[in-house]
Amino acid sequence: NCHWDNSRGSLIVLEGLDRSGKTSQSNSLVSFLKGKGVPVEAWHFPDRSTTVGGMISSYLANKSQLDDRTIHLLFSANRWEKSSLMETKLKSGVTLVVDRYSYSGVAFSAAKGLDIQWCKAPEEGLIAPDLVLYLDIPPEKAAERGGYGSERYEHLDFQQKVASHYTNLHDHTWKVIDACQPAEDIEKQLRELALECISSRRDGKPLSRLWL
Ligand code: NYM
Repeated sequence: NCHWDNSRGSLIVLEGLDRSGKTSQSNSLVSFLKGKGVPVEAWHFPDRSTTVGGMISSYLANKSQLDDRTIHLLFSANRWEKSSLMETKLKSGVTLVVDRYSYSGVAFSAAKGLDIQWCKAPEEGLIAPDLVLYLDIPPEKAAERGGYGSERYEHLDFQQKVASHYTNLHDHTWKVIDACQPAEDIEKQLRELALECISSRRDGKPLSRLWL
């Protein structure tokens, strides 16, 4: 597996509505990449293990109330507090598969009616993903999957608004995957896209920053 040497790791983000299958797909992708000898770690935002993450978790569980701008900035701070570690890992050659990132930050807050540019501002300067895998599912289908939890945001009318805001965030790094396909087909597509992304890092492309 020496052909992975000397190149930086890739930042691969999975995005999608709640119940789009992101979490199981990212776990499966990470196991696959490990099997291929790729140095890789599974990450997830919000990272609930930090102090800020604890505040986010309590807000999501309806155990605390925060105004919309405050929670938005906490989600962003939760990415910032991890960003130097993220940079170190990527530069040392570790690929990070991240379940949710700044796009969730903007899409969920904008769905509450906050201005999109205002939502994007605190994300500016975070490491930009090399690849965003968007698991595309109609909100009605996601709701049918059942198991919407009891956390904030987990209801159909809100998810419909989130979906429309996600659409406006697509850029050249996005690949839209039809999340209504059988899980094995989705897995296969994600594996191909991820491997292609990781091997093209041998081109020495430096890390770039959001939202440039
Ligand atoms: N969420 C997640 C946000 O509103 N903003 C963010 O920046 C991030 C990363 O948190 N409904 C929302 C989306 C989810 C909720 O995420 C918890 P998860 O992936 O279920 O732990």
